[in-house]
Amino acid sequence: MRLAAVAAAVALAAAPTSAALAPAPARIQVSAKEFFFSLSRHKVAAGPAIVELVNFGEDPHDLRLERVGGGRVWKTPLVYPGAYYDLDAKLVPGRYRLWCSVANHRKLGMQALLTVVKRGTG
Ligand SMILES: [Cu+2]
Repeated sequence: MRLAAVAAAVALAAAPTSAALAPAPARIQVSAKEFFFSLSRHKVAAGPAIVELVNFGEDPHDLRLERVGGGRVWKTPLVYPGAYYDLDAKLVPGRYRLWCSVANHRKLGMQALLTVVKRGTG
């Protein structure tokens, strides 16, 4: 997956200027451990985003992402200790809830909030 991303980035860099005008995806890293989520940032600009779940814990975890007020729920598969998963999402302005859907992990504290602002206002 990482190799494919690098290949895509190289292809983009070599593409004509029109492709270069597409916004670069925002990146948010979510560190998972028993039992909390730690976000690399709490505010990003709207548009394409790569939300990376990294499991620093001892149990498998996953990531669910949903805009407050409803809508699509973005999901990662189960991520095992020491592994990571890059979720490609497209975010519109608003507040988003992130949580782990494994067992009762959300209740135990594996949840967080992310604010998405209009591009150019963050
Ligand atoms: Cu979990």
